[in-house]
Amino acid sequence: MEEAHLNRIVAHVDLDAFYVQVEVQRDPSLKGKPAGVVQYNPFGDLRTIKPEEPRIFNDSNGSLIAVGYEARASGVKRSMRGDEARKHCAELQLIQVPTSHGKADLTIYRNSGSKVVDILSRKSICERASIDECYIDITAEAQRRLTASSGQPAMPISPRQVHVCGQDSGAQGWWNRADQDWGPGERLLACGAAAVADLRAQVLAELGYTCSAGVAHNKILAKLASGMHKPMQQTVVPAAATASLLHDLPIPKLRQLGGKFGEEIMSKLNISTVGQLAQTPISKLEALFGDSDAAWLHTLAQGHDADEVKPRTLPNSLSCGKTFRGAGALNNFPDVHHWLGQLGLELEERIQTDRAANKRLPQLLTVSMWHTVAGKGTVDWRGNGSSASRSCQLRSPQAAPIADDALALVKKWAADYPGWHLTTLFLAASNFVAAPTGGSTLARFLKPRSAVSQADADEDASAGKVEAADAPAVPPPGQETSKLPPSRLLSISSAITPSHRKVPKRSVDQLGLDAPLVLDHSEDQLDPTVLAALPSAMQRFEAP
Ligand code: DCP
Repeated sequence: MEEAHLNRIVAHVDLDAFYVQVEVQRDPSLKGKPAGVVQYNPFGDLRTIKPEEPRIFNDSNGSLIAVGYEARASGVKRSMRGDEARKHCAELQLIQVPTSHGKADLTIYRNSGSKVVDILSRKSICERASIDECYIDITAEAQRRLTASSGQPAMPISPRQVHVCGQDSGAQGWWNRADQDWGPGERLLACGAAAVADLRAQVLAELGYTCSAGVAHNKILAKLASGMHKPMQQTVVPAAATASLLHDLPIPKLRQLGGKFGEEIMSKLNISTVGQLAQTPISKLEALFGDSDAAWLHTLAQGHDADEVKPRTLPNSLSCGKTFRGAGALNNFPDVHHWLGQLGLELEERIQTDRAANKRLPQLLTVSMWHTVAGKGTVDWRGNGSSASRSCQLRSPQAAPIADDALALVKKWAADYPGWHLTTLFLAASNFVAAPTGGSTLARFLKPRSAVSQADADEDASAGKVEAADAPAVPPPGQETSKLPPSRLLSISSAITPSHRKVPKRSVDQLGLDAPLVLDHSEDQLDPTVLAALPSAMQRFEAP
């Protein structure tokens, strides 16, 4: 690794059994008990259950979406159904997710995740990556500590929770080395790791949540390491350990190679590990994938990743979705309209909450659909099925116009797909601009754009000009955005999850790809904040 890359310290922080921790915090009687969070019963009577209502249903046969570590010790696993899980652990406590608008309501988890981000942001640049994970750039704090350390980085406060890749004698051995044994960048890394341990302790002290982390010189390695030791632990990746860490790593495990491009690499080169990719001559990569992809792949396989942690604690989009399983797939417009109305209600609430908290308003409405065509089997979330997205101006942040405009987009799309069945509907609001201030401004926002007077427009523009400058041109309601390039060439949000194919940054910005414009995506192409709002089965790329 070049020395310049060693001057940066990045961590990936991931909450442990997150939904379960949130539930235990809300109901301390669950503390120490084996517990899991189950999805609502999609075939039952889906009444609204508020977070504060009793939600422990120990006889539930719902699917587990989060499993606490006490229950994992008894063999309970995510995706098990309640009946099977109880065979492993008779005393298992099952908490059902709150529901509203005919679907799961993730608000309590989302808000808890935000509180964690607030704490992490005190000492780092923080980029929220999903409902329970974020990347932090802790370089400045690490440098401050290094300067104060007189060359001997202090041990993390909880050394037994800290692991160092390639270091058999544990963290103590790595920290307590003789002067001459420290390699380039390692002292800074050690100081960063101690800072991350402090932040984790702070999260525990203030919120009661445990989290795990990976600490490295870049995002890819930090992400790889964060899951190595869980719960309540962290793993440090010195540059010297990178090659052995990647040597046997399956290619799809690398953050950007989890999708179709990873599969293409494995099949075209007849290889399966990152180590093999690293050994592939660059000339061969160039012949198969073109010069720029080859260069990028080559550096990626060596464990380099120049992607910066972007300061972003707010999501780029607000979104919600619902899956319609099997015979429940939607195949007529009244049903689609009904569900767009339900999703619209959730979106409306979230837009209003977000506006109050963050003084911003979205401009773009996107409806995404996963669909089958009659007689052609079911959608496979891995990409064998079909998906489509259509966007238009968000003319009003209210459920009814949202549902109407989204329906217009769906109808336009459906004209080309006779026999369509929708297995998922997903709404997103994105492309935020600063919310106008003043008494009449909400009313003004509610007017169609074309109806805004020049005076109004000028005032709004002054409030939101910075963000607006980066926003793509927004088509009027009901009129879809121009066709995007093929998914292989686009990143849903380069700001969070770079595409496996690097598009020049400018073109990504110009396309406004912060919006969840989903075409034929693969796992690593989805904006994690968008992903986090998807129905749970889709979040994990399982068939609904
Ligand atoms: N989640 C979900 N559906 C899934 C997987 C996860 O709704 N199929 C939710 C519940 C999880 C949360 O997302 O608590 C975070 O997912 P993680 O993959 O980070 O898993 P956990 O935090 O539950 O556990 P771990 O400690 O293994 O990270």
